[in-house]
Amino acid sequence: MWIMRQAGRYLPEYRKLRESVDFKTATKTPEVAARITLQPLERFELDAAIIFSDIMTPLEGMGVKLDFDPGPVLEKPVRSADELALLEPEESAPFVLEALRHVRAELAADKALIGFAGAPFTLFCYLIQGQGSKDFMEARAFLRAEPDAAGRMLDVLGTSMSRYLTSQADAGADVVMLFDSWAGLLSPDVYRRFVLPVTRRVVSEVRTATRKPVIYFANGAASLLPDVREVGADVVGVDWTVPLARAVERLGPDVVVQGNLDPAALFAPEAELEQAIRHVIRGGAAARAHIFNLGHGIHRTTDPGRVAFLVDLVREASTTASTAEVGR
Ligand code: 1CP
Repeated sequence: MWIMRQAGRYLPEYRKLRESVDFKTATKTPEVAARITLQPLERFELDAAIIFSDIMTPLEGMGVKLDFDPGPVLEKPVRSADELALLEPEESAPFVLEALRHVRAELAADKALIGFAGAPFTLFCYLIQGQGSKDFMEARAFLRAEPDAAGRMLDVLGTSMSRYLTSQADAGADVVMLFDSWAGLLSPDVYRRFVLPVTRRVVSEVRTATRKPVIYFANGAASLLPDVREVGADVVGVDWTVPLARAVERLGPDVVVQGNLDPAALFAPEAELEQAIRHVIRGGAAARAHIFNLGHGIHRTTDPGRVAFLVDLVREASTTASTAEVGR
């Protein structure tokens, strides 16, 4: 088990460190990024560390000017593939690779290190829109209005992220993850036409080059699960809006699932939180394997005490997961 956004603002030690260093500097200073990456593992018995960085971080090295406030804000939107320099990861984000080497050297051998990148479509959303949005209307309109230009941008992003994830694996990541945070905004036909082919290519290139497992998380994609399955990832991340057992039915028994406790459940009274956690564990039992996680990032106002409760309960329940009590 691990927790999406496990290194971040709900942890007092992260907030303390951030008093003296801004977000961008933290991601670009390998020693600092490594320290932040390890913070949650010093507190909780998690099985994996995820490198402290951002999906937009490698794009800066590709020529995109941006700041974080707190989400990414671009100096100006990027609307063509020509504006994106296709660099080697050693040139576009060498500090991330360095941070991974630091963490792998410090991390216990039985803990996994997760590298990650933004999936092509989610990066495309921020590039076209220039910042976060509820519906990324401009990005979705661009797909329809300029399908060729959009396709070329997605392809460049795919090539770039495929190289980036491969370098992360070479630098010590044991598993790599693609975050498609905005895939759920798309209808299945648009997803299949623009997003599925490039995403499938990234997954297959990375797996062929690294022989390491790839996790694909498409947020809000309950209605896209059959299409998401075709991406071919080893592990499919599932958000909290679909019962995990139903997601497993739709994905098939061969898929490893990751998820999917509602991050808001961490604000429920303990007894209810416990029920919700056990429901997720039961839901994952039919899958080939289940990596317990939240259904999306942990909220910054979450009480770390609740996270400790969650981690302890999942540990205890998984050691008895094959018994009738928490089995099916
Ligand atoms: O002030 C701060 O602390 C900055 C907040 C913050 C943090 C802690 C941002 C800005 N990024 C991060 C780190 C981060 N981003 C991680 C760290 C590793 C971990 O999980 O512990 C990861 C995996 C990401 C990935 C990321 N960034 C995603 C994909 C995952 C998701 O949550 O859907 C997305 C969409 C972003 C963009 C982004 N960066 C930051 C924010 C606040 C956002 C969201 C902006 C928006 O609302 O659109």
